[in-house]
This record gives sequence, structure tokens and C-alpha cells, in this order.
Amino acid sequence: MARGKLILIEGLDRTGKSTQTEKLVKSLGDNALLVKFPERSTQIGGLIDQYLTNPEFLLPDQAIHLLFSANRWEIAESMKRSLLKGQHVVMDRYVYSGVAYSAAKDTKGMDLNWCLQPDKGLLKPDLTLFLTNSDSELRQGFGEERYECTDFQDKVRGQFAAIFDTLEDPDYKSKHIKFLDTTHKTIEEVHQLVRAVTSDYIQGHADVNEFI
Ligand code: T5A
Ligand code: NA
Repeated sequence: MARGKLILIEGLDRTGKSTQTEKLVKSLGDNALLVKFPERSTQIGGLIDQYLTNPEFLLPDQAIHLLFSANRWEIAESMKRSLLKGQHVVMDRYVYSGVAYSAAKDTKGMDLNWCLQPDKGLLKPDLTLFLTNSDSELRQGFGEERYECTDFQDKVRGQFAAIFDTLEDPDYKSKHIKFLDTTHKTIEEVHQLVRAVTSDYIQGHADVNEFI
């Protein structure tokens, strides 16, 4: 049996990732599983949630970085099993967010390469859809969590660009990472775009079968 595809929706805060991952999973039917990072329902996820929502819950930058990575590792095996059963796994954020947000803090010693190390060995996505939006800070809810301020989001944007330009092989980038501009598009319009790119990918591409 063919394995399912590992599909990732990435982007800055409030660009519509959760909205679009949910719609994509529904449109793929029974054969798709939604995985959201951070997964806040586990014990590790509970600590991450406290860190994000409570400004008084303090952790060193290195420690919260490792917790985000550990949260991916605790779900990695079950994701692998689903893929091998032929299920598509659609992720709401993954390693790119993990590296970009931590590296954007400019903490001494925490450059892109340092930030990438704990995720080494996780499955590499088959397809990444990177959502961009030039006015996402206007969307409902922006500003409620720790990283949601415009200056920091600008730094994160720079780190995402650096990851795609320096850490990814140009051949992988051109075939497996698609950038979708959602500015002034309705939820439904973005969904149609996401669906089109995904079905095109599912029909026409071999599995990546590589690790981070
Ligand atoms: N993080 C995450 C790390 O630092 N390291 C890591 O390893 C990981 C995995 C929380 C934070 O954690 C950081 C990054 C984040 O700062 P999260 O739980 O994914 O990560 O954050 P959330 O708050 O759940 O999600 P976002 O803020 O990123 O929002 P989404 O999912 O991009 O946006 P969504 O879909 O919830 O939509 C936001 C609002 O906009 C509307 C929606 O209805 C909603 O109200 N909307 C639109 N409105 C108009 N037009 C459209 N096309 C719209 N699409 C959505
Ligand atoms: Na979200």
C-alpha cells in the first residue's frame, strides 16, 4: 500500500493556518489526520501553553525551545504509523516554526543551526504550504499570546526566509515548498488554492522519505 503524504501548513501568526489545515483535512475525507504543533493537550504541551499564555511563567529560551521539539518527538511515532497505514497527515506548524521563532530571539548561541539540532531525525514533510499575508496582525485575536507583536513577527519572517534559503536544498525547496499569498483572499478562496496545490502534489509526486 502507498504511504500517506506528510503535508505541512506553515506561516506567521494569524495567517490562517488552523483554519486551512482543518478545511484541508475535511476535504481529504476519512483518509487524513490533523496534527497541530504545539499539541497543547500533552504534559509537555501543557507547559508550552502556560509559557505562551502566561507572561509570568518564565523559562530560559533554550528550555522552551527544547520543549517545543520534545512535543514533536512525542507524536512522531504515531504520525509515522498513520502514514504507513496510507493516511495523509496534515500538520499545523512543525520544525520550521520551531527554528524560526527561537532563532528570532537573538539569544546568544541560539542560531539557526543550534535551533535545528533537536529536531534532527524527524520526518521531512512531503509538501509545505507557507501562507503569507501582509495584514495578518489585523485579524481577530492577534496580540493575545507571547509572540504576537509586530516587531517580533518581522524578525520571525526574516528567520523563515533564512531557513528556506540557507538550510534547505534548492531542489527540495522548488519541488516541495509552495508559498501562497492570502492577502485580501477569503477563507474559501485560500482553501481552493490549498486544495488545488495539494491534490496536484498528491497525484504527481513521489514521497520524500528523508529526515530533518
Ligand atoms: N511556536 C510554535 C514556537 O515558538 N515554536 C514551535 O516549535 C511551534 C510549533 C503558538 C505559538 O507558538 C510558536 C508560534 C506561535 O507564536 P499556534 O498554537 O499555532 O502557535 O498559534 P495559534 O495562536 O493557534 O495560531 P496562529 O495565531 O498562528 O493563527 P493561525 O492558525 O495562522 O490563524 P487562524 O486560522 O486561527 O485564523 C486567525 C483569525 O483569522 C481569521 C480566522 O477566522 C481567525 O479569526 N481568518 C481570516 N479572516 C479573513 N480572511 C481570511 N482568509 C482568513 N483566514 C483566517
Ligand atoms: Na493556529
